[in-house]
Amino acid sequence: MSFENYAIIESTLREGEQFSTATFNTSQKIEIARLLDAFGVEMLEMTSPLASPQSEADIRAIVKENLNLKVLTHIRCNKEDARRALDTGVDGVDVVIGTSPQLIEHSHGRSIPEIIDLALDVISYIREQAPHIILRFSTEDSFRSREADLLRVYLAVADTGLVDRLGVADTVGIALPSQVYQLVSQIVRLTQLDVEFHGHNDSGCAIANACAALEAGATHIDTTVLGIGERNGITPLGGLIARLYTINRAYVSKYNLSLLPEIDRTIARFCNLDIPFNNYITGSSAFIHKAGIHAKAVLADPSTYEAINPADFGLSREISIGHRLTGWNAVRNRAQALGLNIDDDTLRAITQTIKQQADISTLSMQQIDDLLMGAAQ
Ligand code: HCA
Ligand code: CU
Repeated sequence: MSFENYAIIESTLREGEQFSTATFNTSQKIEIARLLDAFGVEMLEMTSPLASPQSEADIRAIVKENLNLKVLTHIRCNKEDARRALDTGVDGVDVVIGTSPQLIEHSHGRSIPEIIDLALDVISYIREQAPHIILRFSTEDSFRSREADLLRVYLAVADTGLVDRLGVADTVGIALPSQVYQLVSQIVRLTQLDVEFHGHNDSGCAIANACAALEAGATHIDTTVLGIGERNGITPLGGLIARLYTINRAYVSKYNLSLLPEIDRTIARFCNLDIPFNNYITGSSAFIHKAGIHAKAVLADPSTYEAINPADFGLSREISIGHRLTGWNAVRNRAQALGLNIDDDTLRAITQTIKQQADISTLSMQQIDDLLMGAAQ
């Protein structure tokens, strides 16, 4: 298990740029990179310099920022891409090539032995040119690849002793946590190298799969802010943080958690999105308690119904009062917050009034406050 010792590879500026409404300009990229650096992510992955002239210039601009995080770029497995990547001055290069029958047939047309030859050639070239660069080799569509093919490729690459990290990618978002656990454990055991997991969310397992990868010994997890990426994206940064926090808060204490709301808001704004109401930590309903029984317990001790303390993220909880499920503890708490001295019988009566009125339509906080202030006079 590597919960105590893992790194986030934040790919909002690579995978995230592949999201339908994402096209970040240079100043937006710099703002995102600075925020993620202040949050404390260890690595930032950027679009290949071959994508467009601006993409190349933007890598150079981020490298110049001299941030604490390592700047990586993501390239196809060929020497020309590698040469262009090295030329930008990045700290690391992420090389990827498809190994599934689908990608072999429809993407690059190379057989497994040809993939191995090419991979070794490209990796040796990068290492020769840049002995100290962080070098990762990844197979695309790992979970639809034949296991024997995958292991052959990984072992050949690992045997060179030239790469720092191997990557496993659930490119079409179909892996189960048990499959991720099994494959990652096997790679860790056979190669002893650092392992990165990149998981798409097409069938809703991206966070669970990232967690399974860490349980199996993966050392690096790819995320994007809000989970943006191709189709419906990959493991969201905030979702991974929520997942790890609820296992043990210490697993995320290295990050500046109170920056998460600003990070999510910034990407939502740049992509013309709303933060989903049910988003991990920063969704509008993430810390709203409604039913009377919940409100009572949360008012006594928030941990009764909160696995995550909103204050750790600079947020606060809300007790919803003006609805038919309300309870008198929530009403009393509101009266106290307003500094009103109302006896319990009256508070219970007000609670019944709220329930009756809310059967017709929910009450605003102002309407509740009016009822309470009326009773206090
Ligand atoms: C891509 C595919 C990729 C690569 C992941 C990786 C995927 O868009 O190039 O390099 O590990 O999901 O397979 O994002
Ligand atoms: Cu991807």
